[in-house]
Amino acid sequence: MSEIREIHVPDIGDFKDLPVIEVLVKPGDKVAFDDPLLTLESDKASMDVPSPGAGTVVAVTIKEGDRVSKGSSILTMQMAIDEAPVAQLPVRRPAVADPVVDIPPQPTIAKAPAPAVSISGPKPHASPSVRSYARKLGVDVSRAIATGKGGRLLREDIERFVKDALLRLDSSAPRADQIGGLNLLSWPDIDFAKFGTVEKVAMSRIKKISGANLARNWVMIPHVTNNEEVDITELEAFRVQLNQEGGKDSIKYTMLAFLIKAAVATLKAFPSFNSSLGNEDGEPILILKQYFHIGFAADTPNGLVVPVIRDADQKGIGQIATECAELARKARDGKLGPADMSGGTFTVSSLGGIGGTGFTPIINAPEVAILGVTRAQIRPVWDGNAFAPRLILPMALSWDHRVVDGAAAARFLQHLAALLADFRRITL
Ligand code: CAO
Repeated sequence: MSEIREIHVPDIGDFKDLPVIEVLVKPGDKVAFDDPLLTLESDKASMDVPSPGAGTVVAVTIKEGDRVSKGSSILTMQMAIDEAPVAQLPVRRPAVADPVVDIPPQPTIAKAPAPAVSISGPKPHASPSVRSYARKLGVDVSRAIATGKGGRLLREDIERFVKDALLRLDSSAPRADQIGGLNLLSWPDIDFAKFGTVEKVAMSRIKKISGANLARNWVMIPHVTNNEEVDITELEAFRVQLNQEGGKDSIKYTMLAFLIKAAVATLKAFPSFNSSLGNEDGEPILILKQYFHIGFAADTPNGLVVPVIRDADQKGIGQIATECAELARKARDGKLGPADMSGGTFTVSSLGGIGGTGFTPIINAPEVAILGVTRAQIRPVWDGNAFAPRLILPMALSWDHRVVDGAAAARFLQHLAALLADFRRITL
């Protein structure tokens, strides 16, 4: 015997009007007790609403973007009469949530023990179909690295986990600590608490994902970094003048937007810097891209992200500046979607607003080069007769030595510097 029951949002603590960022089930889906039904997001963390019982989804009454509070109707479910929903099953925070967020109090549960709400070893965030796929392959979901939106485990994450496990089993394949036959020492496992008080803080999802990518890129790409200094006195004066003129659109012209525009012009002149390494029939090839999607590094409270300005070659500096500001805001609010961060062909990393005299940017693979800039400073420059105060911008270009070489990189930087020193050249 079964009947259709309406499922509601359980007690979510002090939160109200939370946006639904993902609906994880659709009519016809079979769900088990505790399977996540939808994900809500507060300004601090995202959380799953788990199913209070087993059954089949009949109709979903909310959609992404809707706002819900305790008691809002979510869906109707065909449930066995003896599968009466467990009242007030608490929401569950994904594995990647900010560790300092307060967890809503766990209400008393009449029928079954509530799923654990814990910081140290929480269950990962995954839809019922991904969980069942993982079960089929014998994958322990808590060991796979989630790369989906809001810390969600994707089917691809399960596949990557299986692939990696198979690779490790293959004794002929290099282990992670033996890449390239380096036969490195394993990472020291030290109990730091022996030496003094410590605090353990969970890594944000962004840090976990970007850390893994940066480590791979640093180890697998033969990086070289060339440095250059460019006199941007005239460009900065022009930028300041544009901003003082204002105008109805009140665009804030930023140095980053000029750098992106100049980088595009330079990439057009040096196409191999706008490429990726590929493989066809077992032979390495170079994939030259005819489009110019430029990523820029954005620092956020949760870590580094790289939103992408699409078709930057077809956009004016005002539009690039506006889009950068919008994307940087989205990045800080944790609202960037995968489409905002994919397809980049070259990256600009500007630390100019913060400081520094130089750094080595890590290539954002599968791109083959990245430009880093630090703080421009007034310096005395000999003009042939006297020292003149000039604004000098330090630039660093890291490039993949499998694709380009030092001479090409030096020419690339020279070209870029010439454009920045006299921006009229961009029209040539
Ligand atoms: N030299 C000197 N000053 C600079 C400068 C430079 N190269 N670039 C920017 N500035 C100044 C601007 O003039 C502005 O000053 P005012 O506030 O007085 O007008 C201020 O810095 C802020 O500049 P901005 O509004 O143009 O912003 P930005 O380009 O500095 O920053 C962004 C935008 C998204 C790049 C930045 O927020 C950011 O996230 N930077 C960090 C990137 C990063 O982490 N890179 C490292 C990656 S490797 O870990």
